[in-house]
Amino acid sequence: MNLEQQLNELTGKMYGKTIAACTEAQLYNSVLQMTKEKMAEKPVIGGKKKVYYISMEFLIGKLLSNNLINLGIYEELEKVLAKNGKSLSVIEEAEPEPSLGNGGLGRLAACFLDSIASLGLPGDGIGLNYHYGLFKQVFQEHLQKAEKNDWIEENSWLTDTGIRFEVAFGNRKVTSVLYDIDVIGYENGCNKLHLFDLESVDEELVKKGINFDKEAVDKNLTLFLYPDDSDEAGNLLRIYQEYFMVSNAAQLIVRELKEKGCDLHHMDQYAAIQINDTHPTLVIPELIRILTWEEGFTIEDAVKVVSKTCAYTNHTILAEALEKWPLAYLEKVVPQLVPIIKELSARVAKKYKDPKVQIIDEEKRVHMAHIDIHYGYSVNGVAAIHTDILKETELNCFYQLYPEKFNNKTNGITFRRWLLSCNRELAALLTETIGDGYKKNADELEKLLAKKDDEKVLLALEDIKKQKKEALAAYILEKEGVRLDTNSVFDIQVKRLHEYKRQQMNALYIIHKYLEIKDGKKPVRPMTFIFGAKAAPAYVIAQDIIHLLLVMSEIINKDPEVSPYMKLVMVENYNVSYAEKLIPACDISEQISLASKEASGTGNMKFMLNGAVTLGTSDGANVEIHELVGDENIYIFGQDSDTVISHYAKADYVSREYYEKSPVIKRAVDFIVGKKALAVGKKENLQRLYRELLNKDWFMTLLDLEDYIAVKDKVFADYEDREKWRRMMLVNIARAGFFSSDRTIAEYNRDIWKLK
Ligand code: 26Q
Repeated sequence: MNLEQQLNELTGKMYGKTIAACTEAQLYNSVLQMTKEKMAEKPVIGGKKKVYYISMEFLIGKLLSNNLINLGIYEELEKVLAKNGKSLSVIEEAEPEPSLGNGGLGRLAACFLDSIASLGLPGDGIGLNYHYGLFKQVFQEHLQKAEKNDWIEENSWLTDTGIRFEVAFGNRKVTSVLYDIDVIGYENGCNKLHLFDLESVDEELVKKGINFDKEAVDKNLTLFLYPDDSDEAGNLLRIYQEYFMVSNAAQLIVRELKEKGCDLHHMDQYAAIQINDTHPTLVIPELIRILTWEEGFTIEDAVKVVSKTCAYTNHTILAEALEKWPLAYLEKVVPQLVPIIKELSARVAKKYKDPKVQIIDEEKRVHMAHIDIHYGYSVNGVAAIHTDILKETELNCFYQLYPEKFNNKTNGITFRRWLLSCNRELAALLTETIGDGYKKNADELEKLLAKKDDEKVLLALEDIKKQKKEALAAYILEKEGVRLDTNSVFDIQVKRLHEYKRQQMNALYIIHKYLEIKDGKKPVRPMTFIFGAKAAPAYVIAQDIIHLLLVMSEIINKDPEVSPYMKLVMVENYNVSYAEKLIPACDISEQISLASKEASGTGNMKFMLNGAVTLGTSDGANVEIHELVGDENIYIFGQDSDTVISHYAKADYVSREYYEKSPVIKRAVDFIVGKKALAVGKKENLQRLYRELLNKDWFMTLLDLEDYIAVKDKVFADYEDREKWRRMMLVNIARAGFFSSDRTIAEYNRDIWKLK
């Protein structure tokens, strides 16, 4: 049976209709079913040893397009549908986006699953099936409101495995349900994403917005993903979730190992467990508990084999994002682990006297990262500069003890989603120009460098950028009601909202430009500034920054004197699907974090791959982008990480001094609480943000603002040298091969997992 016959049979069975007679939603469901069946026919990737990637977040995005590409049937299906008067890209819109992650760490986990399978390595993800996941963002009165995100439909990629486990907490026992999502490699076999759910979960618990009874753990555990990706939660529910995840993970792993006939004393020869940030750390004491209580191990043997199996990835140096749980919380939620954690802590205390490396500190808080470092065999950072900072500063005392455990794995992104799927036009041009070898070997993108002076290729690149800007403009007009000029420069900053990422610095630049236009200084070409960001609901200053952006967009877009020259859009509910539309349309990629604070960033890589030019600080993977493209193909500004770290050490940064000595800075900052802003926005929010910038500015916005303005002005000026800009686009694309997550995963496998 050919594809058309198969699909017709399915639409007939499911809806009693032909392909042509189906609605888009019916067709989506039928295509979903057909794709699932085709994936189920693919061989499971086998091998003696398997990696288990445990993560609280898997920000997988919509799956249809990627699964079709990886199965190698995208084009064929597109044609079949077209023949029947249907459009695949319209059908793709019908898929709801799974809401299982906050940001970078979750999206990285998703890219990794794609690359593990695409390299033909055995490796499964393990996480939670949050019913409402991360909140849906809506804007009301220039403020962010959080709503539940009801993403699970009757037909979905989830398959109930029939597997159930018991999970015991201090005060109750619950039953889990295991759902699997197939992860298909690019022209390869299948792995799994295992998502655990709670049998007794109760969606009715959710009242208005995202409020629910926090105490009803046996009903709420898998309702929401904790929306905070920075601050310590201080929240028992988060520990309940973490333990629920790792208890299930440990049971699943032990079960699979036994099925393979593995003697658990040699567990490390059959399994590698990658701990994605500290959130799954309790898997270490949980495995030790299972081995000693249920498998008759001595504590010595259990500690030894678990330590040879578990490896830890650090994603942040922000102190407030490192999990430290009060022992009393653990006593309440998981009393069975407390004696083990105490034993692990005592062993460390006996060996090392330095208080900085203890697991349980003097205030009786348990440092999760310290468990991972002492009782795991690998500690990795996610970009070169980040790993250096871990070794030299943040985790230096641990590096002294275990230099051999530390290693760098610069992040990557899957080119299947971030090129082949989101920018089919660019992929086609690349194939035409350099052949399609780059699809399996990303380094082949370098072949494009030979076309650096080929006018035909350069103009084609520019033309694709224009097409993508037009497609984005149409989408933004429909969704946000703002009309964009596709001849303007598209400057985009999309990422979680956090002070260290400095969306507020970008806002101050925009205020500065607005004031210049009001003064009569018009830009030679209109500018379009686009933001997308969710803020943790409890993160007050982040809410205030969103407020400022929404207020500014109203002021700018409604001012007839200004709006022909600039537009500002903050898109609502930024997510993976939105990213797939925004990134290909971008000219200037904003990567402006305070140096030392962004561990890596991965959006920066996606923009580069799609031909945007980076305007950024020497932070995270920007440093490596800079090395790859050279000074002439990137715009770097601001103080470097050594300078920033020294400001913190000496506590000598005073934002008010920068405000007072620069009239430009003063004017822009004052605008936040000036008449115009207050006429549109809320006094409380705007004043709070103003005071924060002047009196604290912990992430040093004003430190880099003058340099930012100067360099950004230069970027806009350079954009007018179209020939130069096209070449910059080309070089950025050509040098992006290093950031394929296939390279990252090959390194994880070579240095840490050693699977095949
Ligand atoms: C911790 C405790 C309690 C509640 C929540 C959390 C929490 C949740 C999520 C802490 C951190 C996160 C997420 C962090 C994250 O996304 N980090 C990003 O990871 C990317 C992948 O490595 C990097 O590229 C980014 O630089 C980094 O910010």
